[in-house]
Amino acid sequence: MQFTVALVGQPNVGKSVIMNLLTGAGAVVSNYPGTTVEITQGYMEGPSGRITVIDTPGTYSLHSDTEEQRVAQRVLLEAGVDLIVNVADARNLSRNLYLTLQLLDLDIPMVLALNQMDMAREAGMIIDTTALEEKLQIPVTPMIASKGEGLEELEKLIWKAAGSPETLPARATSPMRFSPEIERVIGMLQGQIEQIIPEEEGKHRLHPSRALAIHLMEHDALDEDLFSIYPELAHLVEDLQEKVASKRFQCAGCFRGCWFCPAADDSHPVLPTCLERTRQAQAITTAVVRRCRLEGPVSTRVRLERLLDNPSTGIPILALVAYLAVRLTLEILEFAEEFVPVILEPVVGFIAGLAGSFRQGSLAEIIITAIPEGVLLPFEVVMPTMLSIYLIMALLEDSGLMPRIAVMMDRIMSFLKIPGQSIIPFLLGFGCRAPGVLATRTLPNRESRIVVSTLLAIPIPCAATLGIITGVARAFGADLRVIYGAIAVVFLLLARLVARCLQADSELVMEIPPVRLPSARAVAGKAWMRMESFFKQVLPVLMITGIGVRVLLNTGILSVLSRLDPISTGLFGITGQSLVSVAVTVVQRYAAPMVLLNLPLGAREATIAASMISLSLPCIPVSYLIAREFGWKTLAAIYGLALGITLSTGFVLNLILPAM
Ligand SMILES: Nc1nc2c(ncn2[C@@H]2O[C@H](COP(=O)(O)OP(=O)(O)OP(=O)(O)O)[C@@H](O)[C@H]2O)c(=O)[nH]1
Ligand SMILES: [Mg+2]
Repeated sequence: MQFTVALVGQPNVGKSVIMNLLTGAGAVVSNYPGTTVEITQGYMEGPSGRITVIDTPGTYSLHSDTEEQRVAQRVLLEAGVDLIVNVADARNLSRNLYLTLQLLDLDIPMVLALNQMDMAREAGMIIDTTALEEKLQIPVTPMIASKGEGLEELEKLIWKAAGSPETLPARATSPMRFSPEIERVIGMLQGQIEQIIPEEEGKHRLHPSRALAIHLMEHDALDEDLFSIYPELAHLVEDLQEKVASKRFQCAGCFRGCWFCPAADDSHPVLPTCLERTRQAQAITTAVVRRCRLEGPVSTRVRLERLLDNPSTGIPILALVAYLAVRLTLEILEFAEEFVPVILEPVVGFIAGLAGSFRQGSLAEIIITAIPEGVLLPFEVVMPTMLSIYLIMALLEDSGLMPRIAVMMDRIMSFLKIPGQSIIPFLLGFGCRAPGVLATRTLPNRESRIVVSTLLAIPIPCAATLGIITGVARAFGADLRVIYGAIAVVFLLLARLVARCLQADSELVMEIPPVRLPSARAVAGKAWMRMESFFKQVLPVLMITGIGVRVLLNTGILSVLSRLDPISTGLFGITGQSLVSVAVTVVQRYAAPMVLLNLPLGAREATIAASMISLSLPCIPVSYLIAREFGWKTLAAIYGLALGITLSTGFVLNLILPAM
């Protein structure tokens, strides 16, 4: 059976929770808008076959044009969707219905999953879902996805639609009708569209002429995609614009505000169709929602939200959260340092014992003596650091604190001329910088995306890097304050510089989600899921680098690099061999300090080299994403900047750092 279901809805409504319930796909769920930035695909298996389910990024409307929202919109245009499951947040019904009404215009059968019914109830809303079904003329299932309630009903609806698609009404029956004036214009455009695109040629979902007409009037984000499918539409628009401009076509009263009109504001048009849609969404909400007076004391959630959202209490609370986060990391590190060697003792002892059975100086002996260090360090320092960062991130993501931190940081961010929303990509970057770069898709424009991605690529250290830098500091007594100080200074300078060059927008537009008590299972599950990267990527890379470098050293190959010593020591105060570790960052930044760990270093040299590594070239995965999202030229510019920064950092530190 070939049947595709797309979960479409506004941000943070619970699409990914429903995706996971339906398919077990493991889509990331977090309590902030913009969690999903790419499409996740999964499958529902049943006796009558297999259904493909697509989870999409949240989109407020079909006009929204941040990159991640375009991703969602393109699914409807290109992916051959057979059924839309429109997930709506019952608590914000009116705003959610705006998108619902737009989706109803597409020629795709649809059901409405009215989610977060518990939150709506808590806010004193009673929703008459039968009345809503009648108004929208589509099936409506009330749900509390986080508890799995309503899932069975939704599954039944999906299987029924897959079995007999004709049972679901398609767009042609959309209840949305505009005022007579607008309908007249739509009718006129519809006539022209039908002439240039005959019905039988319809090859995609937006084909029905009415939907196309409305799209053309609203000039939304899908236009370019539409024009590439139907070049004739672009000519139609040009023709109309020309007629309006030369006054051959009367614009006042009907077209005013639509984008054919020279008076229209292209960037954020308030169009009559949009206004009417908003009003209709409000009218439907008023008709189906009854508000009852809440009895009893104010809930703990509401009290907590009030405290957090008031700056005089919110800032100290968030500062306390930050303090607790640092403490948690230190506690976990201390705990690991005490217990990991004890647990790994038998393994390490066994490997060390093996070395004795080989001839001294043989390759096997060299490799085996390198293994214990390669095993211990990742487990002792890198793993606990990564685990604590992932736990903290999961707690911030699921509780609703992350966007509140973004708001708190907005002042500082706007001083740096970067948007407050970028806090979320930055925080994600402390976990791994690759998802951080992807999360920039939620930013308002390409310029700010590039600024934030540059900062992610160069000064932001990922969890694994933080872990191994801590390891270097402990091994050689390097000064962590200097290393983090250098990172902070470069972050501030670079932010000012890039933001100024690109004139990025600094306005913060972000929806603040409700505070939720994170479930221990979800937090542990998410942290564990991310920890997989430690075992699958970090551990092997660290072990291979560690062992590889030791082998290169013991065989004397690396000593060739000591020819670089006069230059590297003169300029940066480090040996040629340490300088090589900086170049290794391009493979994986966290692999680079592993090179250092195998060299005989003093505290000063280790501090300088670790600082240079922390501010060096982005690793291959991050580079790939930057090239994919912004092109090779941007990547080349970032490489150039990174190279300049890492070398100047070494140079300046060598000048100012006293002997240690
Ligand atoms: N109280 C309550 N919380 C819910 C419900 N459904 C989802 N959530 C929570 O809502 C938050 C958002 O869920 P997601 O599934 O990530 O939302 P999304 O629609 O995929 O969000 P984006 O990917 O950002 O568009 C999470 O914290 C969920 O635990 C519900 O029915 N009731
Ligand atoms: Mg999601």
